[in-house]
Amino acid sequence: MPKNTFVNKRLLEKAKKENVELIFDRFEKQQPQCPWGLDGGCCKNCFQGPCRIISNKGVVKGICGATSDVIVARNLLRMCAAGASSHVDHAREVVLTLDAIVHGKAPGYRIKDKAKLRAIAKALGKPYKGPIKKVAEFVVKEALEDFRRQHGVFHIKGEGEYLNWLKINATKERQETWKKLRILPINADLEISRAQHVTTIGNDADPVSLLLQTLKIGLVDGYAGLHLATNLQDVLFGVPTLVKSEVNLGVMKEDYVNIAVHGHVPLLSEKIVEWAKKLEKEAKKVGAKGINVIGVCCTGHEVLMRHGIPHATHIIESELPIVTGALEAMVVDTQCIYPSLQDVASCYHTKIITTMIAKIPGAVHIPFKVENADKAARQIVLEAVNNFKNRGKNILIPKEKTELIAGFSVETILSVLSKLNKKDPLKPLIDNIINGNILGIVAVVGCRNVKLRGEKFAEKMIKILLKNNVLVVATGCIAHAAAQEGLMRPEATERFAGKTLKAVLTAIGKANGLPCIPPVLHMGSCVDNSRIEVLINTIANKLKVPIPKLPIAASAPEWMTEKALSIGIWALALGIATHFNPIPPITTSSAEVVRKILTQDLESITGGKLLLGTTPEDAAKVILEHIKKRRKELGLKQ
Ligand code: BF8
Ligand code: SF4
Repeated sequence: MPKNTFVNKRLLEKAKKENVELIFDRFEKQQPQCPWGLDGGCCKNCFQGPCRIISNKGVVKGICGATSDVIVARNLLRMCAAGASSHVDHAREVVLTLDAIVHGKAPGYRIKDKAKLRAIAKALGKPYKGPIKKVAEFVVKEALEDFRRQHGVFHIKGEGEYLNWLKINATKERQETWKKLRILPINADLEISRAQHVTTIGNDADPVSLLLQTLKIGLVDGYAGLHLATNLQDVLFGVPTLVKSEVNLGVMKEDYVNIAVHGHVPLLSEKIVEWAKKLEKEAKKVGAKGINVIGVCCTGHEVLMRHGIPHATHIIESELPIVTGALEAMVVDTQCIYPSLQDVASCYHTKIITTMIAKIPGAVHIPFKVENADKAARQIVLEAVNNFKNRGKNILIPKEKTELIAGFSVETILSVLSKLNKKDPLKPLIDNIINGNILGIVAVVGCRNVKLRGEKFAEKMIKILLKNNVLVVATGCIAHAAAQEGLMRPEATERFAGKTLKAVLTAIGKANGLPCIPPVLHMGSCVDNSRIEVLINTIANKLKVPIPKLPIAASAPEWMTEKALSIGIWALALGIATHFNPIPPITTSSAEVVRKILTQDLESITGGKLLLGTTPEDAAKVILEHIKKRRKELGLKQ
């Protein structure tokens, strides 16, 4: 098994010498991991249990009679509901911020992209030309409906509604498919709450019904979570455009006050970036050359995409900026924040500053509300500045860093393409897909998982796809991994792209004053997976081919969070063949119904299917086979 090939060896040695326990150490202490947890054959939904499935001894039901398929399907639904709840709560924060702006209660924020807000209002059915606050008020009202509508489309025949953000974002064809399947969500909170209800003891015991509800939760995540968050974040902070920046721990600066922003909600990280600039002078007063903000995880991607803030690490390495000894503060908001950060920080001078729901004993908590955003952000940055003097002597900032180009929102992709065809920007992309210069498009998304022991699964898989002329788009921690590997530099096209893909990316690059476009496009944070759907919908509408028939696929090659699972389920509902590694917890041997539906039958239901491949080579193989199959069905050149 490879050992953390992407992790800086010198920092690992430093941590060891300084007796600092890291994720890699804790992972080994957990071995062997519980087989029932791994294969999904465990239920603890009531306290008659926990119940385990032990098929080889004929134990294929829990005490209440729940079969292995029911147990596995219920677990899957609960995981997805938890994942969707994270994105939905994130989106809610952004909606409430827009609401606070309307009511004059968020002085630190403004509506930056008025045109985007008007476009959303228009899509929702009100093409307001009037004052922007009126437009915002309407958009907020419609967004909040997605949290409180009670009567769904199937409640009373012909009455009722479903998620507004689904209506304005999903293609008509998909909406019809989901309507037939009766999985259109009524409101996000209701569906998440119902998922909890139906999975309690003595409720839904039909694996097919449970899987359909899992797909519905995928839609909740996709629309009331991802799309809603991205849409309104763009309104508040602007649509990303091309930026050059750097990734990896070498982006830390020894003579500067280093502040890491970690988590997911740009409401906070945007303010930290702003106040870091405003308080430069304070940093100089304490002997630093200035303030260096660096990104960790998704909120890092948000400020990378919009401001070019360098991105230090993905989740697996999130403890390491502290180990350098040169991090004054790590400011965290919500999701994917290891509780261990405070344990590691207690060995150094770093302050972990919690601000929202992720609270950690021992950390400094500075409550962050949009009403007091400026005051809190100022206090947080000053806390870091004042901590500069407490640095120890033993500092090690790795030299490794890699350049990247980021900022590939769909708007930016279209603007880049418009340099080749102003009237019809999508045409060059479509033509090259049709003629086979671009074999297909694959979204490689999601987390890194310590279970892979640093195998660089994603990087290896992506390189095989590129060689086969597949264009790759990426988000989240995997986007960082790809960037760290140099796959988001124009040079990577020369080195890794197949001949025809290289020619296309060079032509687009040249038209834009670049040697070429990188072969892996950074599309943002995990909520920005919404941008990937917009891109796919644009292609599907242009080609007049429904999503399931397109030569595309998705992969979460190192997933680990419930959020990643629910996003993947959304992709399956969209009709996209989606690869997951590690294999989700559906492998308990007697859960055949669930496995068969997800890996086979789903193709005739939504058009999507779960692809499995536990080596980078196998993963690339199943993905390529799928894309070639779709090309053949469409009569496109192989
Ligand atoms: O939402 S990729 S480890 S940081 S869950 Fe978390 Fe996974 Fe990273 Fe962002 Ni997404
Ligand atoms: Fe066991 Fe059924 Fe209770 Fe689950 S709900 S723990 S299977 S008795």
